[in-house]
Amino acid sequence: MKTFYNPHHALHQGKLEMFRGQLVPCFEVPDRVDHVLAELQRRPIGPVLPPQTFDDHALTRIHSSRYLDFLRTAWDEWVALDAANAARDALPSVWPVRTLRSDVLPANFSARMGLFSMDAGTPLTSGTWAAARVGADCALSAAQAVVDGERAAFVLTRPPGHHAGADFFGGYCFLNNAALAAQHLRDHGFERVAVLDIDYHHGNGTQAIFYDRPDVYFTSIHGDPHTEYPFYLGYADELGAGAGLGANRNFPLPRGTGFAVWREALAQALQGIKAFGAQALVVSLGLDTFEGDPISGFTLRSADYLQVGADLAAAGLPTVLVYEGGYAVAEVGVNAVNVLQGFDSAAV
Ligand code: OKP
Ligand code: ZN
Repeated sequence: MKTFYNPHHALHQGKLEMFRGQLVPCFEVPDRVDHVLAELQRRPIGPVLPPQTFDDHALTRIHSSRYLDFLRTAWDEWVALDAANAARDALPSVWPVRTLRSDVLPANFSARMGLFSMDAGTPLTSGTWAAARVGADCALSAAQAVVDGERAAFVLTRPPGHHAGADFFGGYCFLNNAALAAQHLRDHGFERVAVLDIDYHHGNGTQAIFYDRPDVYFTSIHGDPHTEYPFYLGYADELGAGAGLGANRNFPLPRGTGFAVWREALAQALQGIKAFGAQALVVSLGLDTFEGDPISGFTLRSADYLQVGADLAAAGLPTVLVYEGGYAVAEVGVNAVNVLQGFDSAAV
């Protein structure tokens, strides 16, 4: 299958994230993509291509204009506060929780950082917008390839996307690549689209974006949010709302879950996608379900990812696979390409 690779991903390079009361080095590093690219060159599964350029209209199908305006200018505003800020990343520290207003757009930069974010673990850097914007182009390019008749396409980019909502960043994510791909498929002939999120962390942003829509089914297998990030969404009783009721399904699993149980959840998620009548599939492909992942709690092994790819292909749908998490940097290339190879070997 074709890979759409973001050549500018390393422009986003966070230094520190807030973790248990301390600033610690970021887990979400450029090596995560570099290792997948290197493995794709060792074990070619198809061409690695730069993205086409899409205009901002495609972004406004998913994200609010005031959020996009904020992201575009945030770094310059951060540096305008204090020239010394050029040497440090921006992190939010105050949020409009319940009883506070999120309809007013404050002039204060810190206040806007909080309005448009969900955690202090997601540094905004000088190159964040440039990297995320080209990542969105990669997602749209992969969706367009599927529109043009490809069986599947892979989006190789970072920062990831599935925690980003219509108007907020968080969980290392800024633009929701999977949602952009799903919407592009909807806008180009696919009437019913499914998003399957197999990252270790619940894709709260993607779920929220499509929660009240009957045309995009969202289903996710992830660490139980009672104990795992993003904590405040991803429970089994979230079934969709309004016209979207029945088009959302979550499979939270306990820390320590291994491949046999995980794969049974995958079978159920794919069954839901089939019952929905999806015509195309977007996979939020996190590799942080791996046993060696430093911030996650499932125990999948490298060889299991070949089977994951084969199971995804067996759904028989035109498929966009979007790279999300995966922090065991030394193994993430093998694990990601195992999914793609497993998919290609089983795809008809
Ligand atoms: C992103 B993806 C906050 C620490 C929480 C966030 C994990 C984000 C995972 N200070 N870490 O789903 O792989
Ligand atoms: Zn994750």
